Order: sequence, then structure tokens, then C-alpha cells
Amino acid sequence: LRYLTAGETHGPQLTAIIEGLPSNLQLDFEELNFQLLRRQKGHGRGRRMQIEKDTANIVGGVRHGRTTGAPVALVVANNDWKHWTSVMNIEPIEGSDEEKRRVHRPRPGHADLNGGLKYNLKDLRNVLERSSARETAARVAVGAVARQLLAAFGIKVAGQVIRIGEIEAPANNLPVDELIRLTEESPVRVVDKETEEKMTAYIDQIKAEGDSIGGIVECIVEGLPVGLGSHVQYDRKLDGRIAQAVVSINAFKGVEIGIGFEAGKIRGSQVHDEILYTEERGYHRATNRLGGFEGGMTNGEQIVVRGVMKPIPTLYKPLQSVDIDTREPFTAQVERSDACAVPAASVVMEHVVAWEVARAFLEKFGGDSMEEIRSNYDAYLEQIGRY
Ligand code: EPS
Repeated sequence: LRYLTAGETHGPQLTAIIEGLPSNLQLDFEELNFQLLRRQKGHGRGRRMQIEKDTANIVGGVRHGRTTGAPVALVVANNDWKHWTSVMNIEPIEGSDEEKRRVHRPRPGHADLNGGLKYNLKDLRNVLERSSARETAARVAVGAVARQLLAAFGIKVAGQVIRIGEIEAPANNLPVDELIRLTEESPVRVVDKETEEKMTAYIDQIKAEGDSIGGIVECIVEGLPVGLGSHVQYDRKLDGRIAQAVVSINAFKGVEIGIGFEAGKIRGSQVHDEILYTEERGYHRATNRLGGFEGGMTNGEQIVVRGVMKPIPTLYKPLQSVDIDTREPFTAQVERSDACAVPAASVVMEHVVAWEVARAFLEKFGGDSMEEIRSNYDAYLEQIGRY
């Protein structure tokens, strides 16, 4: 199972191709678009989100609502494109730098300067158009398909915001369905109402000061069997793959599994989860401090992953940089940005995690049709039950 995305933030559309899906996966298109809508919401987003109404248009690999086993191609249109048809034209255009909206002033914290130097591009727009977090709309669309595959086997994915800047949400241990329902009602994707109020006021304050703010998000996956991923090779360890996927989300700087960095501060006896057995639950753990992983494999407990997002580097408050035409210093001016995209990033993280889990799921139970996967899955559960 693999995918690629293409497309620029102000281009006509984002495009994704998913290769390796089984046939006969029934797709719920409304559910797919609901996931895209979730990513667009959240307190702290900028004006662009009033322009976009993301929907996934499937243009290959699906017939009469079901996958055929062929690559699935999908497209998410950019409504903002109509304002950029000349600037982002595929054909050469005549006009001044101004008219082409050429970018020669790299923004600190963005891909601009590194990408310009690396690809030898003197118009940094060629970098920023692709490095923009707009691309995460395509990743959510792809992850939403993976999520439906997992849902067919009773696997659920939830997300919540744990921290925005100085404001931390109190820990909760809610059942996954409850967590999904409650976070959905919150503009900052937290359960606790008092925290929600503090966070929204805090984001407003940051925005009023022309600044931006990051945070920490958590993703939970429930309903997984033991043994997705493997201890035998570095690139088959599922926790490692999830870590890569999470840090690859725009602006993410770190990842934790279970208690994560806390594990470096306390003793082994306080970290490891004791093994229990009952007729009803089979083998399981007394606690889940290791976030569902031992030896790079799922252990049957919930996967718990956290990611940290830095503040969006596009600031109304200018930072010092150097013009690539003159090599003279300047202070960057910005027209449009999000003050905080942590709630949206929480949705993105759910989907990149869902993707990695689905990939490992298909490696374990792989088959060309949903029916074949189902029988492999059932046989494995039976084998585990007998163990
Ligand atoms: C982004 C900057 C903003 C965001 C954009 C990501 O867009 P613009 O430069 O057009 O104002 O709105 O996010 C999205 C379009 C999206 O769909 O999430 C950036 O620089 O990363």
C-alpha cells in the first residue's frame, strides 16, 4: 500500500494516487468528505479556510461505490485557484516580478531558503507553493480511505488536542467513541469545556499580538490485534513508521509513543506494563504506558501517539531575514496566515497514523479482495485465541 500526492497550494487542485488497496472495499463518500471538513475547522484558522470547501473527487479505481483493486485516484480542488490562474499558470506568462508574485524574501521557519538553494530556484514561490500545509488536505483524503478499511475490521481512530501553547488539557481516559463525539463539538478539539474557553481566548490573544502558537496533539487507535509491525527489521517496526509519518506533517517537530519522553525520567518498574491473562480478554496488559507497542509490534492495547507542532512560521509580527536579490537584511511582511492550526493538525495526525496502521494491516493480512483479507484476519484471530 502506497500513495503519492501532487499539487500546489494555489494551483488548480491536489491529486493523490493510492496503490495497493484491495477490491470490494465499500466507500462512504460522505464520510470521506466529513473528514476533509474536520480538517478545515478549528479556532485560529485564517481567511483561506473561508474560501475552501474541500471535497474529494474520486477519478479512478472505484465503481458503483466499491474499490476495484485498481489504483484509486482522487482530487481535491482549490477554490482559491481562481485568484491565482495567471500567477500559477502552467504556460509561461509575460509580466513583471510583481505580477508573477515572485518571492525573493525567504521567510524564517519555512522551506523557502533551503528549497531555493537546493533546487536553484530564484522564485521562492516554486518552493512555498508545494511546502504549504495545504498538501495535508490530500493526506487526509488518502488517510480517510485507509480509515474506512480499518473501520471494516472494527478499528477506530480518535484524536484530541493536549496542549496549545501555555494551556494544557487535563488528562482523560474516555472510551474512544465518547472522545470522538466530545472533541467534535469543540472548536479546539478538547473535551474539557474550561480548557476550551482558555484555549480559544489564548489563541485570540496570540492572534491580536500578530503572533502564532503551536501545541501537542494525541491520536488513539483502538481495536487492533496483536502483531502489526515486526521486531525483525528496522523498517518493519510500526512505531518507527508512525513516528516518521507524524514528524513528516508540516510543522511537526517531535513524536512520543505512550508516556514517551517521560520514560526517560522514571524507573523501569514504573514504565513497563505487566502481562495478564483472562479467558475473556486473553493476554493483555495491566496498564498501557508503552502506548500499544513492544518490539515495534502492536500488543493489542490502544496505540497512543503524540505529536508536537511548532507555531506556524508565517507571522504578522515580522522576523529578520535576508533578501536573495540584494543579500540585504529585511523584515518579513505577511498578508494572510493562520494564528493556530493545532486543532486541524490533530485531524491530519489521525489520518497519517490511520494510513500507517492500514499499511501494516494489509502487510499482515494482505489479500487482493476484502473477502480474502477477512478470512486471513479471522484465521489469525483464531490462532491467537488458541495460543
Ligand atoms: C498555509 C498558509 C495558508 C493556509 C494554508 C497553509 O494559506 P494561504 O497562503 O493561501 O493564505 O490557509 O492552509 C490551507 C490552505 C489548508 O487547506 O490547510 C501555509 O503556508 O502552509
